[in-house]
This record gives sequence, C-alpha cells and structure tokens, in this order.
Amino acid sequence: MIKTLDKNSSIDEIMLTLNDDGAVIIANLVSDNVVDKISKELRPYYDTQGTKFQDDFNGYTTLRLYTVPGKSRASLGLLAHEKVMEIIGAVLLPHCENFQVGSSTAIEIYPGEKDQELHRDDDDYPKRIPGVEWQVSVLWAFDDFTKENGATRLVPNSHDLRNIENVREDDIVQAVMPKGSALIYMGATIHGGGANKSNLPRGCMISTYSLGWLKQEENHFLSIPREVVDSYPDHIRRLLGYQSHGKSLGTYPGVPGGVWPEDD
Ligand SMILES: O=C(O)CCC(=O)C(=O)O
Ligand SMILES: [Fe+2]
Repeated sequence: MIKTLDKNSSIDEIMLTLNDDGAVIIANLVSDNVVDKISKELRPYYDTQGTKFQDDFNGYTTLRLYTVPGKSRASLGLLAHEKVMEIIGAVLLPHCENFQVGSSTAIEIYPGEKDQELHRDDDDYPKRIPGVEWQVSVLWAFDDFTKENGATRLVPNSHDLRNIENVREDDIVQAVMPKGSALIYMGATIHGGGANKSNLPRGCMISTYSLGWLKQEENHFLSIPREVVDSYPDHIRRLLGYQSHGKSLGTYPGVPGGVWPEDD
C-alpha cells in the first residue's frame, strides 16, 4: 500500500514516508476546479497531438502531451505548488543549490490500455550515487484513480535500487487516490501506468524535478516559445531552467549570477 496523507500533514511526516517507502500520496492537494481547468486548456492539444507519441512504452490507447507548461497556464500553479516545492527541496537541495523541472507530461489512459512496462523515471541518467536521488516525480490525478481505471502501479521501497527484473507481481501496489491528489515518488522508485479496465479515461500530469546541475529531460528553451516564457513569473522561469547553477553552469551573458562579461 502507498501511504495516503492529507494536505495538512507536516513536511516531516511526508518526508518520513517518502524516504521510507519511496512514494507517498497527498490526498486532495488541490480542488477539482484546478485540475479541470488544466484538462480544458489541454483538450485542443490532445485533440491534435495526443496520438503523436504512441509507442510500445507510452501505449497505443493512451494520449500524451509533453511541455505542459507551454500549453496550459493553469498548470503553472501545480508546477510550483508550495507544498510540492517544500518536498522536492527536502529531497534535492542537500545535493544542489537549486532544482529544476525535468519534464511535464500529460497522460490520458483510455479503456483497453495494458499495464505499462515497469521502469524508473531517472533511468536516463547513466550513473547512480547510492543515497542520492537525481530526481523526484509528482503525478497529479486529473480523475479519481481506481484499480479498474489504471491507477499507477508502484513497487514500494524500490528506490533501494533493486534489480527491476526481480520484481514480482505481488510486490506491486496501485496508487488509488481521489482526483486532485498528488502521488510523489522518487526518481528511482519502480512504477508504471496501469491497465484501464473501466469505460472512462484516466487523466494525469507528471512533472519531474531534478538536481539543478543535471541536464533536464526536456529542452524547455526550444519547446516553449520565448514570448510564452517571458510572460511567466520569475520563479516559473527559474524552475523551467532559466537560471544558472552556481557561478558557471548554464550562465548567459548579462544575466545576474552569470560570469561571462557583457558584450560591449
Ligand atoms: O500514467 C501513469 O500512471 C504513469 C506513467 C509513467 O510512469 C511514465 O510514463 O513515465
Ligand atoms: Fe514513469
């Protein structure tokens, strides 16, 4: 079982569970209106691009969109949600000066979809340091997540870096949770989307956050148009990667914190 806490739980209690189990659910962290607004903003994109990324990993009865912050302004509130920022900071800030969004993906799993292959979201990083998480994922439920409609499957405690080949079916639990809840799991926690055996789609958004000195999964500098980024508040631009790490990583001439001399 994945432990479910409520939104008034202390950061210490949340961290205790996340560190022990590699995953935690915070029930009803936002209201239905918030997630409905994002779904509505994403709808035209789902209609035109939703099938574009179908493959063996993403499924063929599932719609997906990348670069959610470039498509839905309402999603920014989830991306930089205060409680989430506190939790991500507690995991990542011992190992970096600032963290960043790696990727933000919207997913709608439709009836008939099969279980997704089990995986770790941080497997793109080729090395590991035991005890250091490269990233944390936050999955927001845009519908009630049930066993029938494909609630995410997870292996509790699998951030211990166990071999994924050794996972047995009865090690897997499902993240059953109401709409508006957040499932937070470590980058190294083994998981995958579930089969949808209901007759309605199951929607969500997953944002990953990584150590500020790692390469981001998604290239926001290319995927979000400059004028869109310019219209976003400073803390969002920073989260998306418009920020250096320390004095030299990712600097740009003339940007405070940059070390390059400004052009004359
Ligand atoms: O849709 C889900 O429940 C999980 C999807 C997932 O883990 C992924 O695509 O990386
Ligand atoms: Fe995943």
